[in-house]
Amino acid sequence: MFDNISSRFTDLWRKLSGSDKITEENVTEAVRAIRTALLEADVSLKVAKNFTERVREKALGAEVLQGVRPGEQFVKIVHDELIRMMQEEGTVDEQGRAKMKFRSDRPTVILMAGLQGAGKTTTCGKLALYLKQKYKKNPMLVAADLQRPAAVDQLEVVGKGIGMSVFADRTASPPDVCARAVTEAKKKGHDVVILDTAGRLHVDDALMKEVQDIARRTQPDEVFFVCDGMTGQDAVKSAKAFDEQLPLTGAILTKLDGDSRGGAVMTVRAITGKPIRFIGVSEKMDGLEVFHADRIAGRILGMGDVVSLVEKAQSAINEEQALELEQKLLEDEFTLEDFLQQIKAIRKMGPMQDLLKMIPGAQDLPLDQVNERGLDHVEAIILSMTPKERRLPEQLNLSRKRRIAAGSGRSQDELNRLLKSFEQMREMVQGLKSQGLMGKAAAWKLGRDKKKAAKQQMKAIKSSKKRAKANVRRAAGDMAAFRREFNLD
Ligand SMILES: Nc1nc2c(ncn2[C@@H]2O[C@H](COP(=O)(O)OP(=O)(O)O)[C@@H](O)[C@H]2O)c(=O)[nH]1
Ligand SMILES: [Mg+2]
Repeated sequence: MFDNISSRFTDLWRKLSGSDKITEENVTEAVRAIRTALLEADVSLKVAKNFTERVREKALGAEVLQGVRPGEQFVKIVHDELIRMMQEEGTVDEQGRAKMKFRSDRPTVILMAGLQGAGKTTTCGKLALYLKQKYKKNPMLVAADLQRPAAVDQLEVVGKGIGMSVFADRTASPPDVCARAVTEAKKKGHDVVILDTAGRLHVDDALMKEVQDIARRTQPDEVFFVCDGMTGQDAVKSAKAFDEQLPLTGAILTKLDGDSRGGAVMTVRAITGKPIRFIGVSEKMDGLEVFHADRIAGRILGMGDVVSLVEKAQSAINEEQALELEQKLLEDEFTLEDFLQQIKAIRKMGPMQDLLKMIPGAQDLPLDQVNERGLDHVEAIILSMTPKERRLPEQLNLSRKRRIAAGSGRSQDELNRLLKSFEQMREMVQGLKSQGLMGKAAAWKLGRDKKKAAKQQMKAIKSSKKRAKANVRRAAGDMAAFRREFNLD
């Protein structure tokens, strides 16, 4: 997703992180690069201009922060502006669900509109499934696309696949079908009705009149403009046309799993004033996600989807462990013992390669070398080490290595490779730290929710105090063992 624009941005951050001051000159240069990146992503000239103008003002007006590099400060400014452009307050509830305007006096009516091939029929099914799973609703799908005979069949196949009722009448007019469907749904105990309307290749009067009729007859509670996220300005132009004729309440961008340039995602709200509510990320029925502007901004900037990763990690590792790990990474106390814990936790989370791709900087790792069987071997090797060896792997001598290799049933060569890649991983973390990315990631995560941030900070302080004490104790112990081993007493 957004490969092109994010690699543009990554290049830019790399360049900027070389300079050590924000000057009018490097701001001008950076802003120009951002504008090129946006235009390449098929953002309209007007939106790109407005965006870069705001970034320039903010960058020049920004106070130079101690210990923060210009590149980092720029990332933050661009990230915040991207969110500001795409985010609408109040579209997501506390549980992360898309907020919907449900009603109780009659079935909630959701109208899907958009051009042909945008993904309306598919998204009707996905949305029905989403509402059933997240809100325990009992939706009914309505085949209101009577342009092509196959369209009704397609919706019936979709409905069958997810076990949803489909209302169809091939002989009536679409507005009649829809109006009748609402009455029928109420009778049959459906609390949501999703109307799959017809699209055309281009916006035309007949099409608009038909959906307007449907809207007038059914008084929909939500009107979603469904559009293909792979298209840029074209999608936005049609969004504008639909918005002028229909009471849109939001947009759904599909096919973001493809090679999307990002133009539509960035501009739909700027042009129509209507927020993106969902995104489509696969052809399958579970391929619908609630739109989170902060996550998309992260993906556009190519900083890795840190938030998603943290959330995934949280279901495998608890929050405290995650925080501790982050601290350890930052403080350089990361040992093979932690590495082992991580491997175990990560394996609960899903395929390694998918996870690694979400970590900023990990794009440069030889991902194809990571395989699950290799992890078994790594686990075996680490398990054959004593706790002290796991803590201080650089002190392993030949006889210890021989013992560990024999104990784990792996070769010494493999053990050496593990030690080397562990060292590389530590170096990579160092690299991220010096680029300020780890800190930034942590800061963004904390900034998401002030209350949570305060709580986490308290916890971090407490646990770092505790750790400092433990470190002193451990160092004293190590020292004593060292003296004993070498008869220094
Ligand atoms: N990869 C991918 N394909 C999608 C997505 N949404 C829809 N499609 C595909 O896009 C094509 C057109 O979708 P359809 O629902 O028939 O569009 P409609 O003409 O607007 O009803 C179909 O082949 C769908 O499988 C998505 O989010 N990701
Ligand atoms: Mg269709």
